[in-house]
Amino acid sequence: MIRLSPSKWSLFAAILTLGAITPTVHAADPVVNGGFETGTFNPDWTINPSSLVTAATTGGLLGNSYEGTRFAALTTPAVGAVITGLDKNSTDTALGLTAGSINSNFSNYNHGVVITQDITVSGGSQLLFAYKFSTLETTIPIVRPSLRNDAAFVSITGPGTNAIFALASVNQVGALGTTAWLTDKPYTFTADGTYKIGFGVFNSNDNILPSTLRIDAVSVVPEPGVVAFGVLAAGSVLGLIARRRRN
Ligand SMILES: [Ca+2]
Ligand SMILES: [Ca+2]
Repeated sequence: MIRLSPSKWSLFAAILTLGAITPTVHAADPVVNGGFETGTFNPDWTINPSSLVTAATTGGLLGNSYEGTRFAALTTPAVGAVITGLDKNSTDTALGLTAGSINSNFSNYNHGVVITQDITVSGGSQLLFAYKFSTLETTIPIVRPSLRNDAAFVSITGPGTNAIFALASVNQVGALGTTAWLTDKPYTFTADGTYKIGFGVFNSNDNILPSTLRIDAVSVVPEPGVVAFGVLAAGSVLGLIARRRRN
């Protein structure tokens, strides 16, 4: 018969609690190749049109990655391009959005380029990603904001969800402008289910001068409360161990 003192029972209970939480904290990331480090999109990502998307290498013409050595680079069609990109309706279809969604968010959407991945997540988990938008548009369209105001966005479609969020635009970055790598647009899934996540960039008004959206470090993490509870449990175990060592 093993006899445990009250303090050891507390330690034992805390470890059991931590053990019960651990599988959730370390759940596998449902996003595959979220850092684009394989150097290819197939079969993890769907890219459309494929000729306007590259798995760029850090240090090249498109700059450095956010993490690792590769990232996705989506560039809108430019004057003379054979490929014109997706029109509004084709973009709705590619992203799984209800018809008319792109038009109601971006009325001057001309042609765009998107990447998508289908993922199965738990409600409350968070989509995290890094993005960087830049443009070769030479005029800030501030007087007529819809004119040549190329922009980038993220979309989420799934159970009860038909969402588009703007990431950056020419009006924000200015002529020949760029953002830094940003991670300020996390998205929290409201319910368990399979969702299509999408990232896109489009030409506004005309297809003359292009803009580029870079994407990297796409991942889904458990809801913050679950992680915090796990850390709390770990903290209580460490605290007990520290107290035992002091005693
Ligand atoms: Ca990467
Ligand atoms: Ca443009």
